[in-house]
Amino acid sequence: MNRMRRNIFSSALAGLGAAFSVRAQEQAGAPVVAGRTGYTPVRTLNGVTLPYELKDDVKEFHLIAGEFEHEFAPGSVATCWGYNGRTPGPTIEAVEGDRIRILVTNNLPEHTTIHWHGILLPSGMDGVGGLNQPHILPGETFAYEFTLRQHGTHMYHPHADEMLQLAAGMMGMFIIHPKDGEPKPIDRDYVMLLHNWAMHPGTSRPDPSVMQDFDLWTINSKVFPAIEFPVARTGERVRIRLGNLSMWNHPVHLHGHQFVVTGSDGGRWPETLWRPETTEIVGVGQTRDIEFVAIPGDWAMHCHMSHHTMNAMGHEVPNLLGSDQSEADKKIMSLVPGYMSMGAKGMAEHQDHSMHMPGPRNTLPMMMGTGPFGNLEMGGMFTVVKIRDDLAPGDYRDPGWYPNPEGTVARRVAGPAVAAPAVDHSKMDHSQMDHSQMDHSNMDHSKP
Ligand SMILES: [Cu+2]
Repeated sequence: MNRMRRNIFSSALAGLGAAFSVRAQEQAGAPVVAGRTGYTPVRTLNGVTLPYELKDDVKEFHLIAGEFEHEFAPGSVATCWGYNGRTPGPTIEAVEGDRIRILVTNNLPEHTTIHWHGILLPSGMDGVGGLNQPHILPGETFAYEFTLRQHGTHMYHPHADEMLQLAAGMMGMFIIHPKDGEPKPIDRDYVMLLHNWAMHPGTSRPDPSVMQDFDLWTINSKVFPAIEFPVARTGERVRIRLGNLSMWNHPVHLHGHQFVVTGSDGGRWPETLWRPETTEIVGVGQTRDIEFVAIPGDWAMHCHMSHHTMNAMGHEVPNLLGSDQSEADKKIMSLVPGYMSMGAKGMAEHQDHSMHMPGPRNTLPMMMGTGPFGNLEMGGMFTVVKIRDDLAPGDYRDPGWYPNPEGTVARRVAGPAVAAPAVDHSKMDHSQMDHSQMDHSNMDHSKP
């Protein structure tokens, strides 16, 4: 066997091995021990990692831009645009030094391109339609090919009719692992892409003209409680890679930990630049990596802009806090079935109402989700990081709610044993309510 043939043979074998191990990882869903020879594959909650085929030492990926139905949470489905039938598109994952080829097929009704956000590459591969390349017309497939000269948390999105195409959901994450492994091995590596959507109540297509008043705030295009819970075992090193392609900045807050901000699309920062925080702003167009050693419990993780942890709500409403609206409500409800005014005592009562009062078609209630102690009164960019002592490595299943050790839960020490009802239902006229469109399957009948 001559030298050239031997090289081809061994690289083909290596290719087979790499492709096989990636597939094996996908099937097992198990983490690979981090270090100089490998990396812990990222996990895109509610999403997938894009498979590749190794062709002559080039990792070849295929993204297909198109239109499809996407569910933000049960009860809200929209016609969105994205890649391979999903938003965000599949996460691209590779290693510094890799040669990659990404085939992009356009099944949209208009032209598009893909910009590889933050990635060092030849100018002609940068994906700005009209500047770096001709647009990819409907039905065409373009090839992008370059060598990865960096590592870090990156994103991809169109640079053609951007305002509309991003608003419709076209975006994804692009993770490049360092070729020399991690200084501190990562046990779980999560990917979260933040976005916002203008899904006007009763409609089913995101409105691209909206600049500020968005209705849905999403992590990987899902709202709480439809977002999969990030889980970890006590003591594991967890990284969460946050990207923001929405139109707002998001101060992301994690409870119960001081995390360290360790990187961005500038790569993994030198340790001297790491800083401890509990809230980190992920600006529009930015990425941030946060890392922490897992502490047992159920820990809220959410954007700290309060309106970003709510679903669709009216923002142009008069403030009626402190006023009794029951008589006015009764009159309006006779004209507009399902009408609900802003709460007199607060807004928390809205979640109770959403159980039995339907809103407009295809519109989520403002607040959703129940925990072990009652309503969570959240929606949007909120999730719970669940950390348990007994979670097996690579087990990503929801472990349920945290069994708090005895004596470690805040308790009532004075006041009525049963909280006063938030709302006097006796004055409400339910006769006008339309029950025909209500889904009763999820109703909690255990409470009066
Ligand atoms: Cu936010």
